[in-house]
Amino acid sequence: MSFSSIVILTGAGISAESGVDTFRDKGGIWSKVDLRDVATPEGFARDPERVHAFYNERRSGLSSVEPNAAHRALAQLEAEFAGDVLVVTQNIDNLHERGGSKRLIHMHGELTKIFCTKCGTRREEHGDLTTFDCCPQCGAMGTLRPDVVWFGEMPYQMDEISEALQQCDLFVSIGTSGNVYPAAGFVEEAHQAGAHTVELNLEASEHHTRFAEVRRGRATELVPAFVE
Ligand code: BV8
Repeated sequence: MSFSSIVILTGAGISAESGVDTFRDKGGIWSKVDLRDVATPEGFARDPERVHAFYNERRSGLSSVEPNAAHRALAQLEAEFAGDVLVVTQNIDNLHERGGSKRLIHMHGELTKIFCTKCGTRREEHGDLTTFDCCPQCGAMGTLRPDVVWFGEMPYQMDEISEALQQCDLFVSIGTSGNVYPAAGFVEEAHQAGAHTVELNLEASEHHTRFAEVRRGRATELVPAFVE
């Protein structure tokens, strides 16, 4: 099979071997903290310091992890493939860009970005955030939040993603359990558009039966082999 346009969806599993925790594996993030407390607007309104602490810890963890062979293989594919490659990640870590990917959409936002809920100004943030921080643009205090898409919030760049899914002839899902929508529905959109669909994952995901091809294993083995 030869392809001209590839959309790649990634989830926490692609960063697992870099040492970044996944969410729903044994001992995953959601087994230690209730997502309603830390990954919803309601949780943030209820206890913003708790939410800041949750993201501060994950943001500070970025300095001690590196991209792995899977991230680098996707960057190599983008650099060498004659057609179009788009990586759509559910992850909020920065390992794809540090691994060399350029055509990248963070549909759930980014740990290293924050925005002011009063004036909307966005900026990079690599340190800790607290409710006492003031927006450098409008001066308001306690209005800064992680630029991360919480449950019940609209993921980013959905129009670009849908457009790419309609155009692609290969859709590859890597390291995601297929639990969260709208990302979990992308395989259907790609299939409807006539794309070949592949799942590269450690275990069978919630929706593995929707894929034309499934390969089981660790991302650092499967992805470089797939890209070859
Ligand atoms: C939306 C950022 C609508 C935060 C995340 C009620 C109200 C509102 C919405 C809903 C509702 N009920 C349902 C919904 C929809 C909801 C949803 O899907 N809920 C689920 C739980 C049922 N979705 C939403 O709310 C979305 N928004 O619907 O908006 C709307 C419409 C119009 C206007 C306004 C709004 C927003 C969802 C985004 C939430 N934010 N992340 C953060 O990171 O802190 S989602 C969360 O799950 C994670 O962050 C991650 O991004 C996402 C997916 O998880 P995975 O990446 O798949 O990770 P997981 O651990 O689950 O799986 C890892 C996989 O890797 C496993 O399969 C494992 O086997 C594999 N693996 C492990 N190691 C390896 C490996 N594979 C290979 N190699 C390895 N080494």
